Amino acid sequence: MGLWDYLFGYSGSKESPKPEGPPPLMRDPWRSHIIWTPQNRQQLLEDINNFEVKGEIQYINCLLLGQSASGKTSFFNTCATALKDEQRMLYPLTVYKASGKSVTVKFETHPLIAKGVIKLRIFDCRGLHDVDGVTPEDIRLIVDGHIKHGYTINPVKSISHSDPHYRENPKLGDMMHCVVYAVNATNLEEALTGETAKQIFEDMRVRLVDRHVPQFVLMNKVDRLRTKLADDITKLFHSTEVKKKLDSIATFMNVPEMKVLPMSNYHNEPVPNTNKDILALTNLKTIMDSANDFVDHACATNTASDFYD
Ligand SMILES: Nc1nc2c(ncn2[C@@H]2O[C@H](COP(=O)(O)OP(=O)(O)OP(=O)(O)O)[C@@H](O)[C@H]2O)c(=O)[nH]1
Ligand SMILES: [Mg+2]
Repeated sequence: MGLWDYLFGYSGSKESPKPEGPPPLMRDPWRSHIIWTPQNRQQLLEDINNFEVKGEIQYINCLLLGQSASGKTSFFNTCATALKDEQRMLYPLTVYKASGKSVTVKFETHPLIAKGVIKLRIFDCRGLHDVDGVTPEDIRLIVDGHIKHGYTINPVKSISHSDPHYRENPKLGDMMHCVVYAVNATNLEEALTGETAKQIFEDMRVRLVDRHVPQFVLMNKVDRLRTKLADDITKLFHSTEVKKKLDSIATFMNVPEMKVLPMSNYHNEPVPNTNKDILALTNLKTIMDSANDFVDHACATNTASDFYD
């Protein structure tokens, strides 16, 4: 058995089959930060509604990166649904069944609306592939704030400086304040292989750590790891399979376990449900708080340039 099989478990097929006869769920959760009550859902909504950006900018920006079909757009739509709180599904951005090619081809955002437009902009992006994906150079330019919303990503050529979507002199409000890597929990092998993906993760990680930009891994599709979770997502943090996958991913991507956020997006449900909303809103708030701390810190170091003198 190779290192890869040791980390991720041997899988003969591309999409790992659901494990047969999984071990029983743990009695105590391995992470216990979520309160699965309607009251907590209301509290999360209120916190996000009242969220204020700490710096002198209007919005905090978060970039979603990941392989095609890793659930980037679905996360955006799930957050939009949970925030709107209207007991109906919202699909502001297009999602199709996995086709092997990126469905999302533009770099774009869309207002996330709770009582009003919330102070976070989530930017969706074309997937990472070995061919046909967003180029590493464009990712760097996006993170630094050089590319404007609405740009159609060219997989073979980075944006030209004369393009109307190119921003010459980005400011703090234009750059990304958080980067979230979406991975498919049922198919970690695919999510993390491929030269480009590996190279981009490593390149980004080093660049972002250097600048203290917060990074998270969104471990999507955990509902598919185990049948019980599809019926009752509150058992998520009692599952040893989820914990094992989470630890593998943290090891591979060299991030602390707490930075890996298990997620189950809406994909087939006719109406929203409280527990999935709670999971989405908790993950969203974690991302917002970290990005906000980064902005706060960036503003503080701008103004107090003599601090380290
Ligand atoms: N069961 C389940 N399916 C999901 C989840 N998230 C996404 N999906 C499904 O996975 C497929 C791909 O999801 P997308 O959101 O389009 O993925 P993407 O990363 O935006 O893909 P590209 O735009 O092609 O790069 C769709 O069929 C979704 O319904 C999840 O948490 N659970
Ligand atoms: Mg997409």
